[in-house]
Amino acid sequence: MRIDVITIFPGLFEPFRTTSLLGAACRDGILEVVVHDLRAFTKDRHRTVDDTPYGGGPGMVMRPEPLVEAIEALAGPQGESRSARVLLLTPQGRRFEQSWAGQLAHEGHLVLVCGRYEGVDQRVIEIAVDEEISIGDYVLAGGELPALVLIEAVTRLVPGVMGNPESAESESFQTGMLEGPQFTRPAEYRGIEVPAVLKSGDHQAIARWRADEARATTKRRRPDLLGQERGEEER
Ligand code: JD8
Repeated sequence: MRIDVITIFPGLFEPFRTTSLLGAACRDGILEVVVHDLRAFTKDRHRTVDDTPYGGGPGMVMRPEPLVEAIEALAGPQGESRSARVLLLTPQGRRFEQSWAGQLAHEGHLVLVCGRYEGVDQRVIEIAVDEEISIGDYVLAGGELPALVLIEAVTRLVPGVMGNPESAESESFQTGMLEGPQFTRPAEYRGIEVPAVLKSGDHQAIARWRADEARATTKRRRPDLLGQERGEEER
């Protein structure tokens, strides 16, 4: 999978691109994350990416020309022949969720557009964007952190990106449930014992205990997730 990112803060992506999971997948050639400085697509002497809003009001709006030219340079013009999906991170977007991450993991090429300031000129969306995505209902200052969230959620589902391809499957949300508590050594810490069943060696009893704990945790913390557990064939 190839992911192009368009941003005025390319430096924000470096540590993620080069560290751990993502970095290893990039080195292995399974994944290619390329970050582009929007200012490279400007033509004026001052490399201007923003301008004042029509109609007045606070802040600045991202100019359409550099954004559309960057998107078209990386994804081609919108239409039949475009094979990349162009995604804009924006509070106005559809809420990002696990099932969407799973669908995007099957794409060969994503172009992520990160806005700043008050957002992008509406004509960018009309001319060049395929889908608008929001990562949740809280206010951020730009699309860069949302893009990183999307990259991590999507790429860990790409076969070969996780060290262990099975573990991505059985985790929270993939099954529609939260997980119960986890323990590692020591067996007793500050007077608190690891539950005996986990030390019993009885794998069936352990699996049953974990399923019960998962159900209890989900019912207590996220009752909204219960009753929408997905079976094998839907995952
Ligand atoms: C892109 C500019 C900030 C947005 C005024 C200052 C996503 N879940 C999310 N929360 N926030 C964003 C997000 C915020 C952004 C931009 C994404 C570009 N801003 C603006 C409008 C109101 N602030 C996001 N995905």
